Amino acid sequence: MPKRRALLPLAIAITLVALAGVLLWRRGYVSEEQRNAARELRLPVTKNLDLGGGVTMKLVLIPPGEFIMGSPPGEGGRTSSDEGPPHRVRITKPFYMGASEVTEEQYRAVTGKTPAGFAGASNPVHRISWHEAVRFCKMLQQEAGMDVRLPTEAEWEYACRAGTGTAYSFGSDWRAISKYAWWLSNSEFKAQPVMKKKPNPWGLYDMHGNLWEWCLDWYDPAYYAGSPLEDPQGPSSSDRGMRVLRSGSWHYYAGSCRSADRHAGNPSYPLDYFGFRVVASPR
Ligand SMILES: [Ca+2]
Repeated sequence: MPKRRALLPLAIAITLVALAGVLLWRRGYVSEEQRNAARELRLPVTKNLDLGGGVTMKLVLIPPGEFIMGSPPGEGGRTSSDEGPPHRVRITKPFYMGASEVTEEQYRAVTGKTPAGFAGASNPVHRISWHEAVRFCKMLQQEAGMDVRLPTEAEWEYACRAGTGTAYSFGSDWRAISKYAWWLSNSEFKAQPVMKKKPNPWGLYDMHGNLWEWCLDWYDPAYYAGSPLEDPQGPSSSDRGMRVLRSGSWHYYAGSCRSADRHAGNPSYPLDYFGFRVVASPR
């Protein structure tokens, strides 16, 4: 009997820890900063869009704020001057961002089409052109009742950094990357199902690696020298007609998966390592 009495507090403690775990799992990974912003703005901190057929898309609230966009010349892994100069950027309005890259089942639910190179329901939709990604956003807009589009390059980096100023949202040491990203050394040379690695501090998955992600902006390597402070929308055109991609991907080195790394692609070319995620704002 005395033994049983001694076990009781332990049983209660285990139950409490388990309950806390379930609660955390149900609420998902979002920061205190996002919860505070949600309270102030009277908006839900996460949204689950119903795409029909039991398919949903999770969005997380990105609070407005300021950050330093770009990287200094000495940052480890930086190979191009297009990431400089580092400059202050202000994101003036809250928005929602997809917690993951758009998956193949989400793409199928919204467009009614099975994407080329289908690899599995929870795999990110790849081999997709910028134009197809934009079309998807327009179609989703009708179902979501919100303005849905690709993120601007500034919104993408702001959300990726999630308040951090280091090369990656998990710090400056690339050797921790496999906990957060699918990249050249751990991807088995293909895109992997979404949300299997750790999220960034704002609950966004695969912001480092897995697939490169299309942004709204035209690509201009010199744009940062004259970027406006508030809500930069990118240049009005691109010399070579290229659009921005961010995030690094499954067949790139860790340095290409840094928060500040920039990439450009022909908007008509769907490649195996190009995908996207959406942003949405209330109307
Ligand atoms: Ca990615």
